[in-house]
Amino acid sequence: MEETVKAFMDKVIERNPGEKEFHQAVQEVVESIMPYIEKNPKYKKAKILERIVEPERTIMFRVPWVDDKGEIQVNRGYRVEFNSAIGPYKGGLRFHPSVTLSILKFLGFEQIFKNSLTGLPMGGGKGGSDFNARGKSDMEIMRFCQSFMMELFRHVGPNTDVPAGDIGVGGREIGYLFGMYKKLRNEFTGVLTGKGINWGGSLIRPEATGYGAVYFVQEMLENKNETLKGKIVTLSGFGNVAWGAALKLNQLGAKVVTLSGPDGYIYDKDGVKGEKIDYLLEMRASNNDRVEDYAKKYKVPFYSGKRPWEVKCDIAMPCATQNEMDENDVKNLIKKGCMLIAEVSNMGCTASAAKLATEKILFAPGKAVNAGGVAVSGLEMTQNSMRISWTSEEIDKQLHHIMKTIHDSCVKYGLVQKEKIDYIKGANIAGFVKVADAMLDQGIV
Ligand code: 2IT
Repeated sequence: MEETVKAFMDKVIERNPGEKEFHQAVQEVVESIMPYIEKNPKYKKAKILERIVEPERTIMFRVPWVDDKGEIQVNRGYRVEFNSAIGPYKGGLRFHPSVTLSILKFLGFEQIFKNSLTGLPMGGGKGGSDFNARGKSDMEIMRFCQSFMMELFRHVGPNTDVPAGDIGVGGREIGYLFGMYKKLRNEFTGVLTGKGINWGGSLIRPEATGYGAVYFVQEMLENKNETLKGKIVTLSGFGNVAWGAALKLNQLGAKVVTLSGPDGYIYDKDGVKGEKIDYLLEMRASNNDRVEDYAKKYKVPFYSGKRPWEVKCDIAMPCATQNEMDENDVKNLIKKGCMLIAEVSNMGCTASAAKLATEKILFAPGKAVNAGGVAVSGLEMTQNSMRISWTSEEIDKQLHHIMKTIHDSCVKYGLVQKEKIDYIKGANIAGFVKVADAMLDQGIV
């Protein structure tokens, strides 16, 4: 089996030189599903694996804009339309200086399986730009978003490709993008999700990724006759995802003691709760991209240049970005008594970190844990199509049900021995089967 995986990966690496994040994401999925494919030759014969690692379409474009000083700036825009076997391409836009084609291909690839796991009809895609919002004015952000949409509008649409937010793209950016799309097309449609509540957005969408992740953790704990009550939780990040997770963790009786940014992490022994959680939104709106402001405002310790995985906890939830937790971090966490790591960021753990955590404690991968975000995006699309709005209770109920169902799927395909669940394997196979069967049904396209 190892040889088959290696032979396959050698080809992927040769065809996609230098794209190391993409290789990492593919490797993880291929390791999980190769044994399943060997047992089900119909997928092998139809070359499903070879086809699924090739995006259906990749769009790259110039994004020129004028800054406040009147100077011309040039960024690069992307949209990777990876797979549309089970629905329109769906996935976020990331605006961050670290964005490359490799990053967006890894994210788009993950999105195929994640979207499939939600049970909703959404294909996989991802896009973004190397635009850096740090220190930019609101007007600069608007002009950038408008220029980005001036090209993207011809490639997307409510039945074709429906982008949303990701790192650097929140409600404000979605608003500017939507405004330009509407102007260019003269059409008011559900072309983006994460919209404002007065113009087609869905209740609970801002909270959905964090809430969904915590619901998933609840399922993992319940399986071991445990609950969240009284648990100490370390979070990284301070954006939309960490914010939603902190809200729900507090509601369920857990205590959040860390947050982080590119500048370091804060430790709040009394817990990140109440108005302190609201403050995260202010930090995000300031475009400063630093968490030290929290430490100053609430007089708690700040550890410059460090990540929060040195803090003792019961549960660790990386909520920031890819490869933010490595094998050493996992070793340290386990040594200090951590019992569960839930990857909330996409590919938040390195491959060896995820393997070690799966072996030793409870671990679940991003594509299962963070699927609540895109799931509520799917519900936003449904509400837009029906021209109705559901109540927050209704959406929260559906989100909770979806996360439970994803957990069930992980158990179904990931149970390795009595009571031991390999959530990586479970999520990858469950996500794969639905897409692969659709590809079989639709022929060689
Ligand atoms: O990684 C993700 O799933 C997202 N950024 C959300 C995608 C979406 O379409 O809501």
